[in-house]
Amino acid sequence: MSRLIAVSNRVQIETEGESANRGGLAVALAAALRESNGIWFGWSGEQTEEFTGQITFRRADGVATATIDLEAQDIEEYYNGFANRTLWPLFHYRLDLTEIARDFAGGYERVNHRFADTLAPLIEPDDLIWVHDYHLMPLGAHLRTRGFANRIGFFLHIPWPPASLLMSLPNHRELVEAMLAYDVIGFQSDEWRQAFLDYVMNQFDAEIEGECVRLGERRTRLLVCPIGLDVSDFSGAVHSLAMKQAQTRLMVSAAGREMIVGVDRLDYSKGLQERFAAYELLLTNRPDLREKVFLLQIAPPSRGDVPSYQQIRADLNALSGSINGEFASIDWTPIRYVNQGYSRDELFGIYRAARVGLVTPLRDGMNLVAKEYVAAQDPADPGVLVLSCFAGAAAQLTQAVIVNPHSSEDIADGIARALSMPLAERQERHQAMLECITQQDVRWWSRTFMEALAEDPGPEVVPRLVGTERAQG
Ligand code: ADQ
Repeated sequence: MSRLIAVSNRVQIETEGESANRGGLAVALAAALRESNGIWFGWSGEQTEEFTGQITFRRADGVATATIDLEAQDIEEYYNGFANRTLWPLFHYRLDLTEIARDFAGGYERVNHRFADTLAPLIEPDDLIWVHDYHLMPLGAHLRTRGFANRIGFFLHIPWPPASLLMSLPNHRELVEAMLAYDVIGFQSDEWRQAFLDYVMNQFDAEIEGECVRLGERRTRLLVCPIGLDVSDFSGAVHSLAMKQAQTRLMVSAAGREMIVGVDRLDYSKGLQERFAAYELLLTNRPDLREKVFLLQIAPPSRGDVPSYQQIRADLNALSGSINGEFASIDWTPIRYVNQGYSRDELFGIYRAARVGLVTPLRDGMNLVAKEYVAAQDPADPGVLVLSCFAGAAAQLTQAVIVNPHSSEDIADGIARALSMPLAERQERHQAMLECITQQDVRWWSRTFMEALAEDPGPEVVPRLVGTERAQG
């Protein structure tokens, strides 16, 4: 079996005692690598005075890691800049928050070359290379120009935007042409795959061959491969003390009230302002629910160096304060708004104590919280998932109460419906969703992608050199 080299922007292994405040990618990838005895290569998250390309090798949580440090200008231009201020908002349909700057684009190219240069000596001829996410879209092409003919795949964890939005990027054609150096590109849902294909067919003289798109001599397979949970992680948590304690603590503090829970990174794509407004509408229109329910919103801050993230934090502080000011009584707080991370087991207990799981992103590649909420429920008395129609997860979790996250009325109706849903209907919906997430878990995800990546491409396909080699300064 070939060795896997996984590459992502950050390498984040859970170390003991650390609160598990990591993104969905980190959680899923660690599980996949443990299975394949591979190496995880990426940025350590540390800053260095001057980039040296020195690699630190470690083994943590059963996974071998190889990390590099980046210098301040790299972090500013590549990570805070092009990744988080240009691509992230644009790919989440937020053209209003998208910042176009040449420094950002230059930093992105520079760091992608630095990744390619540092990774190159680690690659052996039979290795499968799996690159992750929007930070590293051109990396495959940079490895090809350095002569690597390995099978190289890419998985996009976030949505792919419609062509009309993508074209506001000055270098959109170069970026997408570089992506066609990959042998396989994986998407979370068919909607994002189709949007990518539309762009390619529109902009290039490309042909469709089955699941592949061919440009000249390069053939790239476009695969729909939704990411899943490490379900065994969750079934183990059912028996943990931390889970039971978190669940009991919440049940006691709820004092018989029904809990609605939201768990999200503090990010404008997650629709948190709209969610708070919908909850306010529910309390306004349904006085009978006051004092009977409360919303627990857990939202650890992320990307605090980016101004739009500072803004959303201020907005949510104000909104939760004003809703509590308007509706609270001496012994009832309508919104408990918490800005901290929790361990997986605690999170499991929190999900399990909640009658309603509220997951209403405006756009989301997948959204693992939706799946985690389902996995954590007691099948005998499950809570109800209220899910945005614009999360990738909605294509799989069709038995959720699906809502339009832009409409306060729709979300409020969805919560009310979930709160009054009879037990038999809750059980039926939960069982169907649990089956789906158990079958298509994180192992299914990595196996499906890796099988596609390992497939013999056929004799007619030879690697094409894309882009030009660049001097490193
Ligand atoms: P994210 O945008 O980070 O991931 P998501 O899929 O919801 O979004 O994953 C968040 C993860 O962080 C979940 O596993 C959740 O449990 C964890 N988390 C959130 N708040 C936490 C807290 N307070 N304490 C501890 N853990 C917390 C990106 C894409 C998604 C895609 C994933 C994986 O934006 O659409 O699902 O990658 O592909």
